Amino acid sequence: MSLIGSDRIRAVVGLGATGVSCARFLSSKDLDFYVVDSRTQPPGLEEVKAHCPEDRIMVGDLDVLESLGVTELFVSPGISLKTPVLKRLAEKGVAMRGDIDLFCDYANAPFVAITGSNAKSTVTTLLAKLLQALGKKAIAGGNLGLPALDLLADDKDYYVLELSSFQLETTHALKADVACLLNVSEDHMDRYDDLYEYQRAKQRVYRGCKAAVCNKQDILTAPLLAEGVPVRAFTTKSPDLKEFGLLADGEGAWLCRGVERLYHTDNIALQGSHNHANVLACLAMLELLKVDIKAPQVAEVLASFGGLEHRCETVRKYLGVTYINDSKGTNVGATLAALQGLGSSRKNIILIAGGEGKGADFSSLAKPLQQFVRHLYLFGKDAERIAHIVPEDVVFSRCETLDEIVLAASSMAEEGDIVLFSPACASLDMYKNYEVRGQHFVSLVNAL
Ligand code: UMA
Ligand code: ADP
Repeated sequence: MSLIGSDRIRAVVGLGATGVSCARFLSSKDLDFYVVDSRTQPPGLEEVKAHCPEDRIMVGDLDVLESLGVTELFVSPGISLKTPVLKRLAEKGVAMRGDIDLFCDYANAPFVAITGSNAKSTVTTLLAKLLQALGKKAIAGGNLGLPALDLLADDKDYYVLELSSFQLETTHALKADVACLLNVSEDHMDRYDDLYEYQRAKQRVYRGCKAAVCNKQDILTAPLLAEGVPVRAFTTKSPDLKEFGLLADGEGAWLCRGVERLYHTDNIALQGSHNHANVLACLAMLELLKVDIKAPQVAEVLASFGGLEHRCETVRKYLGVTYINDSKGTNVGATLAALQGLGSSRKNIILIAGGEGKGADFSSLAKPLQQFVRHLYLFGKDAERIAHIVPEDVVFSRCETLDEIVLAASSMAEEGDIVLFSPACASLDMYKNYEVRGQHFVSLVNAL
């Protein structure tokens, strides 16, 4: 274990869930630090007072960091390293670290690091459930919700970490036992100059890893690793030897390792080919952890885990119409996956989209809109930007509220239709978070 030297002058930057977890952890190790947040009333202000003397807590402006003589910062993921004061300090040699870097200093059990533009939470949760079913003491967290430092405990067999590109930017020596990059498609373009800057952040998940899992159908996930580091790829097509993929035969489709049939898709609760890819990624990681992927406990979890709330979740079937809540579809890639997974030549999808687009380019939605969508309802801050890419032959309406949309969609929908709420945008223009937005949709649907 490498302990942090006492000669360092540290500051925790940001007082959300991550900042508070850093403060709690550093104080538990008797290490001194400042706390700084740009807001005058940050969320964790009261809680942090239990871990840090009040004269070391500074709120209202990050520029104060320049007067503290800091040498090492623990920067929260919500703060960009391009923030002028952070750039100036980095140029002077101040270390820009994050909670995950600190976690790596102290973790005393193997850990898996999972990132990607989409499917992180689903895969992280499923992998932890699989390990737990196999009798391992596994705990999941990170971007999933519970900050990584709050997971640390002496009795764990495995940590399963969901990591965002923001967390990876401030992580220098991850050295995961297994690192997985699930997919890369545009997200957070309000924080990155282009897709490649974002991809570079995602690729940091592979730094120093002992084994890796990547997506054969997404070249942006391909790892550059030292010779000898085992790599497993997954694909929704037929796999080569040592790959995980899908094979179809007269009996249907199978999840396979090479030519070996492992699980029939009828026995997998997660639906849709994007979710089959997610299960294959988990099987590949389990194999690299040297766990028996054909154990009956694995089969049981795969047959029962139907997915997380707000991810292509069926809310209700009403008057022959299926209502699906995909509020976690906060970027174009997720909405594409939902349309491709649920769409058919019947063009029976009524799609509801819009919100805070985070600078995304929506043009890749044009083709699936044409293929699968009968009517598109748009709302929220970036409704207009989506409207620009809608092909001429796709009918769409703009509305002010979700209430209005659900009523209109339900009167337009016919038996056999799907009303899909997959916004392709973040929720923050109108809601506290995607969960509140999803709950609003669910309550409107249940009130029909
Ligand atoms: N903020 C300021 N000033 C500050 C510090 C923060 O205005 O000085 C703002 C940020 O701009 C942001 C908000 O406060 O709008 C929260 O930022 P934060 O870094 O304090 O966030 P935490 O509460 O620590 O939560 C973070 C992750 N949030 C972000 O990356 C924005 C959570 O992921 C994660 O669950 C948590 O750490 C524990 O690891 C959420 C998320 O939206 C779910 N992640 C993004 C995503 O999944 O797309 C990356
Ligand atoms: P993340 O934590 O990366 O946001 P989630 O598991 O919460 O991932 O899912 C986010 C969105 O991505 C949901 O809309 C979900 O339906 C969609 N999704 C799930 N699996 C995939 C996949 N393999 N490819 C693309 N989108 C996916």
